[in-house]
Amino acid sequence: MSGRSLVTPHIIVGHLAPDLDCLVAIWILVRFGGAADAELAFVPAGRTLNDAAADADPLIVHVDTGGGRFDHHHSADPTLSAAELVRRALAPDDEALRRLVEQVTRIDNAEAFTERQPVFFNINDLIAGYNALFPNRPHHVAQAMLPNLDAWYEHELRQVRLEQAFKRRREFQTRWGLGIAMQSDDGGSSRLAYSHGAVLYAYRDRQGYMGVAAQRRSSVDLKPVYQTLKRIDGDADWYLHPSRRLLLCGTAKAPPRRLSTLSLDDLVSVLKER
Ligand SMILES: [Mn+2]
Repeated sequence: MSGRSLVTPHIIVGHLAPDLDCLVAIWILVRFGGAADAELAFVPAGRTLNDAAADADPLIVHVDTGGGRFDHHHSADPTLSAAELVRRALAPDDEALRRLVEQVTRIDNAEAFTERQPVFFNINDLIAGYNALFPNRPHHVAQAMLPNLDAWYEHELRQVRLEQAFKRRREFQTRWGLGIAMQSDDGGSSRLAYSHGAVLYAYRDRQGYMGVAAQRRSSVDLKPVYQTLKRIDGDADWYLHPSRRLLLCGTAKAPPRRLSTLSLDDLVSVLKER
């Protein structure tokens, strides 16, 4: 995808100790704006390269600093960030990117963590760690983070695909409550299934890996299902988790020696009769 209303920049200018917003704005220019070969430069926050006006040279693009078109510090609008301004200019129709940048904007405007600090290490902590490791080498921080942002984007693409596949789900009744079955390249989504009221869900993915999982706070016991599967699909590598709420035949962590021969409908039939 090439830049829409933007010449491919030769220099991208961010601020020293680049934060998430600044790094994502750079990443969008690199990945969606054809600026893979652009030089990166870092200036004190608020300033510009050589103190020139931010947008004076179309080949020099400032992000999150300098007061130009990709700096949001002239506004208190919490829906704006440097990353959001760059996204709108370069790839306004990319849904996965929109989701990623929406979170960046919330984090940049400190909206996500108003009440208490998150318990878990997050992407801001990761960036803070890189800035601590390389305090005088913001280029290093950017080069380290670009692949992480690629991975985040890949994750968002997968979520978009899962939501599309979820629209074609099959719902069925089990003795424990609602079951949902879905078939997709990426398998199933516990988040989607449980948010639609399922007690358990079954999935089959592109590679033929299958699984059944039940809500943690449920009385589901998959042992009898496992026993049936051993009988009718005995050659396949079905694995029953000790919690008895997870039944798997193939995962990326543990590729099966033998795939299940069952279709997703076959698996649903077993779940229904139990
Ligand atoms: Mn910002």
